[in-house]
Amino acid sequence: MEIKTYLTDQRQVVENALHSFALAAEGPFSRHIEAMRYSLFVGGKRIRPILCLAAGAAIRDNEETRNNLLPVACALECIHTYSLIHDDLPAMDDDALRRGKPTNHMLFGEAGAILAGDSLLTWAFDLLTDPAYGSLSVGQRLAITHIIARASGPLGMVGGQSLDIACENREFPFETLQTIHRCKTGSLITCAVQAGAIGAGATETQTGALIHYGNLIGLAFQIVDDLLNATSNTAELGKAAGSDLAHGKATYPAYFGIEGTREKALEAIEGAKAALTGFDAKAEPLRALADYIYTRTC
Ligand code: GRG
Repeated sequence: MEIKTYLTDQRQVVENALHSFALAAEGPFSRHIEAMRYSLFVGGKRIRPILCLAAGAAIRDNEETRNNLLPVACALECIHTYSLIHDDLPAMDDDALRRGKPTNHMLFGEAGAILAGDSLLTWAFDLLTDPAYGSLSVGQRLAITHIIARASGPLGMVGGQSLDIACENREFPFETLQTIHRCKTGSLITCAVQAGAIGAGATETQTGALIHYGNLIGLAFQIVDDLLNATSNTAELGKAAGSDLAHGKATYPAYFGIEGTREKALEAIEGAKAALTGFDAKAEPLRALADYIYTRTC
C-alpha cells in the first residue's frame, strides 16, 4: 500500500475530527483555549490517533467503528500534545521550537503553557467519557478510559518522564533505558493500538497480538527518535537536534552506536509485523505504519 497517500488521508480525517471536537476560543476563557488550540493545531504527524484508527480497522473496517474511535483518537492526540507542551517548558527540556514553530510557553508564557497542557489532559477524559460521542458500550468506554489513564500517568508516560529526568547525567543500566522508553513513549503508543482493538470489539487473542505489535512499534519509535536526535538537524526535525547529548541523556546510540541502533529498530519493526501474522489484509495499514516508523525522517 502507498503509505504516503494513506498518511495524508488519515491525517486529514484526524484534523477534521479535532476541529469538530475542539472548544472554540471564545468567551471568558478565550486566551486559555487559544493556547490549547495553538499546540493542538500547530502540526504533528498524528501517529497515535492514526494507529488507533488503523488498529480498529484491522478488526472491523466500517463507518461505525471509525466514528466510535474518532473521539478516542482525538483524546490520545490531546494527551500527546499536553506532554509535548510540558516537556518543552524551562523546567524540563527548555525548548523554544517544536514542530518547526515556537513552543507554547514562548507565546503564552510559562503559566499559560502549564495550564494549556493541564486542560488538554483533562479535556481528553471529557472526550473519552462523553456519551454524546459514538455508540461504544459503557464497558468499552470504561476499559478504554482506564488503559489510557494508566498509560499516561505514574506507571506510564509521566513515570517514564520522571525516571528520564532522574537519570540525566548519570550512568545507569540498559534495563533502565528500556523502562524509560517503554513508559515515556511506548505506553501511549501501545494504548492507542489497544484502545482501537477494544473499540472495534476485538477478541482477547486479537487484542493480545495488537498489544504485542504496539509494544514493539512503540520501542522502535523511541529508538528512531534517539537516532534522529543524534543524526538529523533542527530544520528537518522541527525541534532541537542534538539535545539528548546536551542534556546528558543515555540513548540507544550511546549503547549500540548508530548502525547497531538501526539494527535494533529494524528488529523491533520485524517483530511488530510478525505479531500481525494472524491478521488479514485489513491489517495492511498497520504493517505499513510499522515500516514508516522505521523510515521516518522527522
Ligand atoms: C506532567 C509536568 C508534567 C510533564 C509531563 C510526560 C511528559 C511531560 C513528557 C513525556 C512525553 C515525551 C516528550 C515523550 C517523548 C515522546 C516523543 C518521541 C514525542 C514526539 O512525538 P512525535 O514525533 O511528535 O509523534 P509530533 O510532533 O509528530 O506529534
